[in-house]
Amino acid sequence: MKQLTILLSLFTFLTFVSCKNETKPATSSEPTKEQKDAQAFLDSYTTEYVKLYTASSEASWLINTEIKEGDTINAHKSSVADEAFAAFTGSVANIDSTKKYLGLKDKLNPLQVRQLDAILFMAGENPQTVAPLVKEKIKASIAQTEKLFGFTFKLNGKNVTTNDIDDILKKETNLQKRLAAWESSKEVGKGLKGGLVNLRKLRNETVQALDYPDFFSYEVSNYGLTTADMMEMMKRLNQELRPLFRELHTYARYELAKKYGVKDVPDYLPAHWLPNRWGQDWSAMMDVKGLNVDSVLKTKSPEWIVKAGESLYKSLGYPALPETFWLKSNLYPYPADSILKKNNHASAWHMDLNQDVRSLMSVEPNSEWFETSNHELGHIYYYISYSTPEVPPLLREGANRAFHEALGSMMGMAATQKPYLIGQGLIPANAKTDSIQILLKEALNFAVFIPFAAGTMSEFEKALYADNLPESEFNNKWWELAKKYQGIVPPEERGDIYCDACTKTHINDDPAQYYDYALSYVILFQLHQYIAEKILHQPATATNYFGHKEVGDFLKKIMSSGATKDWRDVMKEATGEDMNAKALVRYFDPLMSWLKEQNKGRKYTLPETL
Ligand code: X8Z
Ligand code: ZN
Repeated sequence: MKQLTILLSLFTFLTFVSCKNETKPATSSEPTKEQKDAQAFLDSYTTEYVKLYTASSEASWLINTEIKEGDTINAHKSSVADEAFAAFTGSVANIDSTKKYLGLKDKLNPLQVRQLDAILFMAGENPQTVAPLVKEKIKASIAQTEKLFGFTFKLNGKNVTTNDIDDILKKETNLQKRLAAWESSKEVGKGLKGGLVNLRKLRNETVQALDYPDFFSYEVSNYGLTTADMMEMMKRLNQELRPLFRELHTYARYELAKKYGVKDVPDYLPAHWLPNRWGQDWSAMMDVKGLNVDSVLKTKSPEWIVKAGESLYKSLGYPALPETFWLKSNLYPYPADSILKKNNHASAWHMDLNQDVRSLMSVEPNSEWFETSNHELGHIYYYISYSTPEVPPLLREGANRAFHEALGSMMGMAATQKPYLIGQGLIPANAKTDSIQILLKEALNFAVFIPFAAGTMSEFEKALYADNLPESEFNNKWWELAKKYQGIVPPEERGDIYCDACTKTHINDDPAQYYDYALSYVILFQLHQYIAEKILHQPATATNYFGHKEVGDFLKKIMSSGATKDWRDVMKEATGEDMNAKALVRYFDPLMSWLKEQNKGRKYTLPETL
């Protein structure tokens, strides 16, 4: 009953905040004078915008794929391109014109208003009234990226890649070795702290010039929400998942203690016990008998992993990836001692807001990269789907940022479900599996992620930007939040010379947006449940999307509208519902009683409420 109340209040809350961008549609088919003038402005803005955006993407691509110690050319070129982009998007003339046309919004058509809103939002990051600050910010963020990804990780005196570290954290049972790998992964943070302090100041001060309270609020405003609204939504989401997470946390403490031969079960999970550098995904702590995807995937090549993703999308009716995707993407890791380094985190790029789509990954044949590869292709097919004459370049984005993250993650999840794997010949048709074990592994991935995304990450960045967290508190705050939300503690006391938050890519180069991922899981489960029940008529926990063009049609409808519609309407049109976490909670419902049974007599250490 309590849960129902929370669910309903999230529901009402989301409905309540849906008040952005409500403009009256123009009634006559002949454009009015105001519409013609606005269109002339939008057309000329768009031409220049696409040109500068493309140049900036090209230079940024090099910064992320060709990092070489001592080289300053790439950074310089990237600054020049980004400065030109900033000078245009933040120009006083463009801001004034946009505001002028928005003053006439009742006379314009909805698509025009949405584009003007997008222009004004982009201006917020680069106001030329504070041009020197914007320039400094551009240089500082390029330097931060180079530092983060130019870092050489060392383990026992040898160079290692982040993939090597991740492998150890997934498989090693010797706690000393695990600790060494975990500590090695956190070394990079020390050198990034000063950069983050400086970037916090620059990010805040630039958006403040256009009257946003702080950078966090600026990024949140993209949803038409205030920081208070967003944090309230995160709190409710965390609370809804809390009963399940509390069971998972108790279960993991006892199971991992057993696995590592530790007699005294710790009250909180030591960070180096978990199979992920940030404890955001615990699924690798167990194998499901009969459904060990990793043991199949390790016999495949990295190329096979990406191609398998493409083949799933194609089977739904999406086109083959363009030739240039294969030619220009950077999909596989560099060796540990390569002089050239690259961004080791996965991303998808829409280089020219048209057909030049690329992905940057470090794919190895394992289940994590299999899922990630499907995730990135979700972005790529989103780009392709809305790069049409119907969607103006300024609106070639997701319905919101969370939608963009959701669709690929959903495909990633669907592609690890048993019927799909059987269909692909990856496991035998008669494989015997335990459905609770399967659900448990999925919960250790998807449910465990929520306290990290909606709790630790979002709360940390809110404190950083909106509450001006003192520099001396960065590491304390990070671990205070990790303990509260994720039930994780550092292996030992970590002084403030470390910046463990800085080891997370997004803190540096995708700032103040991590709630996107929390929301993307809410959306993912809503859409997946709809697909399973209403389109495929299969149980949500055991689907096979492959070959179902109806699923493709459903997804293409969402993707092809880009950002031309309000995200609340997109969700409503697709599923008949407002955005809510019911599907996510319901998916894991059958697991609750099993976990409670396993945890009988065990000590629970997490408070029930946050
Ligand atoms: O960063 C990502 C994507 C970026 S396109 C790979 N994800 C989050 C993360 O790795 O922290 C996907 C889910 C969570
Ligand atoms: Zn993504």
